[in-house]
Amino acid sequence: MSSLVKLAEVVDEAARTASAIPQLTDSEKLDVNQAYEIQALSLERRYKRGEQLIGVKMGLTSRAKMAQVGVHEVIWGRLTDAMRLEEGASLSRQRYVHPRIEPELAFLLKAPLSGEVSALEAMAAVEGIAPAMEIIDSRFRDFKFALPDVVADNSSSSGFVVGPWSRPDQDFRNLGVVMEVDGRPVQIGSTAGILGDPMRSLLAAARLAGKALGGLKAGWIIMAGGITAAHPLAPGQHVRTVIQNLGAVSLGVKD
Ligand code: OOG
Ligand code: MG
Repeated sequence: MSSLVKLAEVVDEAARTASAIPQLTDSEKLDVNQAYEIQALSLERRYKRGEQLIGVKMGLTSRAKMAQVGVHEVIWGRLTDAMRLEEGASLSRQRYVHPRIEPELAFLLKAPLSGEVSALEAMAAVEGIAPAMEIIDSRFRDFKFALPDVVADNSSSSGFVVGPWSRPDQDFRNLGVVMEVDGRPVQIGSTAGILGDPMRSLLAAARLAGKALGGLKAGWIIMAGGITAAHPLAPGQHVRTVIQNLGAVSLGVKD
């Protein structure tokens, strides 16, 4: 078997050069713990290139997403400053293999969170909530993967954009969500699609990622996971997500 360090280099290079690779599990026997180790090692390479860890993304927290990719387990990945896109910015399609976009809800933390925490404790650590979108770009050919593959590949994360922050002291358990491409709705859902209540995703982040990272930190952004299935991105598109009561977030695609 290849070393985890070698496999981390493979996924990191695939991401860095936007080249599709075969699934790791085609040739390696990997369990989920080893996959998270590969993710950690591949992110170490990015930190060495100057990127900084600024949060965590949760994945497969909705049935729509699980059904789309055929993996039925909640996963998480690391967000770096280089992955963040400015609200309204245009991303370059060429920098990705086969990017998709999905509507999400983001949390901003004002206090650390770690381990088994109650919803009340978690709420006390939240500074704000915002409409957001994640760019996912599996480095695996045809966007096909098994659980250890996607985890090793930083849970497909490759970019994210966050809209205006709102105070979290409001009921955000069942807010309507519309994602539009060029003004046409392509996905419709509710924040309830995220584990029945997006707060559950934050609790999972504290439990799973918090454990691995020595806690979620104040100032971090936690992406709660795709609310609907993801939509493929093509040059020239303008994508906008509106979440009821929270406002809109948008992104363009160039090249
Ligand atoms: C896996 C990542 C899932 C989400 O929000 O559910 C994810 C993928 O769809 O490639 O980011
Ligand atoms: Mg996502």
